[in-house]
Amino acid sequence: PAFSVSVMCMDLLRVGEQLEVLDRHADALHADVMDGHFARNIAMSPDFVKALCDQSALPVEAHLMTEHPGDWLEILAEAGASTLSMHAETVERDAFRLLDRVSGLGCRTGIVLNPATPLTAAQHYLDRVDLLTIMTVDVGYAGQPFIEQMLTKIEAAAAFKREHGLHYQLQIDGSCNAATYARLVDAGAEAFVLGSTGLFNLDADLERAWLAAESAFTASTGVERA
Ligand code: S6P
Ligand code: MG
Repeated sequence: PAFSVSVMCMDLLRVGEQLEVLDRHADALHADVMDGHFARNIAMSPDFVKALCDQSALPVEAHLMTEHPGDWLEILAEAGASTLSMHAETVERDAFRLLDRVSGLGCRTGIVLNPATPLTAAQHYLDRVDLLTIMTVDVGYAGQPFIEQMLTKIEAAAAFKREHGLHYQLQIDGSCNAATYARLVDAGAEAFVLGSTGLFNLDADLERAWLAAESAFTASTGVERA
């Protein structure tokens, strides 16, 4: 499995020291970019993403919860983000053009599906997607309850990938933790966004929290982290 850490859930006054710990353990950083319109919250400016990219050796994924994702692609790529994830609900009218722009910037293409959005909304362009993220909570906030019905969508996304020989990495965002890992892995999830429930709430000390997160994953899935 791959573990990407939700930056929004970090202690924002201790980001520097927390990054030192995460750099040793995590596979990537997940930066939630919200414009107050698409998601009912505001978070993570491009300047902040740039500061993260400058400071950390980890690849940074920008999760664009904004109404016009096209407005932010160049500035986030320049900031150093290596994956640009856009919501299917926001790319409907120019999905192919936007995905081409992301590739043209040298970034990995990402598509995210809200809980209420079916997989079929993205089926025509999934062959161009490097990272497919399925939201298991509504967007906007950390610490929300897991939406059980998403498991069938994850299964469908894993099956679609197999049947069509596609290459996207299947990631889950929202409430990835000891209570959900086993069901997520069974459904076919390959990558997990660790936020408050899966990491930061486990221990005030981030190093210990990381070890607790890894053992929780292994205990519930039987899968060792590579
Ligand atoms: C939600 C956002 C997520 C959260 C993450 C928090 O709008 O896209 O990336 O930061 O879900 O994790 P948790 O364990 O608190 O749900
Ligand atoms: Mg996110």
